[in-house]
Amino acid sequence: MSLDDFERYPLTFGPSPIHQLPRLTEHLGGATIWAKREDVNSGLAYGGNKTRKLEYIIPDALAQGADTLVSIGGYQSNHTRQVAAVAAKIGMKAVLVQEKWVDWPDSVNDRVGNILLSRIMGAEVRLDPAGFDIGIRDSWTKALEDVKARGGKPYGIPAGASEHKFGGLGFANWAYEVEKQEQELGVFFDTIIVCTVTGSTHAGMIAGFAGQDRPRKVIGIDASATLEKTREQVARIARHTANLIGLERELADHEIVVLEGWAGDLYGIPVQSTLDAIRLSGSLEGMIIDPVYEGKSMAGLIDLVRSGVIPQDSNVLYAHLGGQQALNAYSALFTH
Ligand code: 5PA
Repeated sequence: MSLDDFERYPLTFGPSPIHQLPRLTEHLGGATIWAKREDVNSGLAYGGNKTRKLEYIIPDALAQGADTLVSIGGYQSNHTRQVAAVAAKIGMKAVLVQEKWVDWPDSVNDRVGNILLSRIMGAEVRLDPAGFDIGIRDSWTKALEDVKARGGKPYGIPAGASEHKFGGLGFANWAYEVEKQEQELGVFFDTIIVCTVTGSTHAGMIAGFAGQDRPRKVIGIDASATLEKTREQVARIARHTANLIGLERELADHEIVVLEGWAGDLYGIPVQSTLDAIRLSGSLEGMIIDPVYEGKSMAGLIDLVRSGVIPQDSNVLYAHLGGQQALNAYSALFTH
């Protein structure tokens, strides 16, 4: 088996762009920094990392004759917004369980940004008071049953599309895409920085890169603040995905790197380093990142480059996974 044996339903524009971040590079005074932009990978409700994962999941939903995609996330989930967009695009319904993953005081947290877009696209949005957890939830199982009870054919997509048998394939493909783009650009990215929470983005990358000739470091920056769960989930999904795409060796533990230090104490709550990273990439590069995910992985990149942990002669590829829509629920942080 190889990745090519899996059907891919095109939802993206094609390979996502890679470009240099020269002013950020100069400012930090270390390794050369580049970005690969999943935030502009699709015309479907601004795209993002889940749109890529869904390219390998939708063929299975179609094959099963489903008519409703059922998924789950926080109020400001980017994932559920992308599920809503894909459902609209392919003519299915979407039922979205939106849990109170973040105890965030913004009075329009359940109205603006991602959740607003999901409602516009016709999804059935179910608010649920449950807190953050990346595992399988009762509310999601119940939503699946409800769809069945009213005569529909549900297709379940777990949080972040991670605990799905094909959840890692989209980013295994990303790794192949990077290798092709490197040839065009004449550069080799020895270090990849990626934000990790439910795990299949990072896990897919690990599996995809593991089959390539030149080794590189794929560094996951935890934004879940439940590090052990995320690390375990990344390892499990990476090994499963490697198996699916025919990697002929076992992944070693040292290939699975999830670093802590930038998540703060709680998922979804930015800390000072997150806000500094958001302002820095905005003011130096016009590149907008969010306070839940990318702001935290960028904070990690900044520290690792500044401190020389990532060496000066490295080419670092920052995976920008999207998610700016949530900024609307965090406006109070930027009023002065
Ligand atoms: C998300 C996830 P993984 O969940 O695959 O580890 O990806 C982390 C991640 N960056 C990184 C952005 C912008 C993301 O949206 N978001 C989740 C969501 O519900 O939106 C799955 C948690």
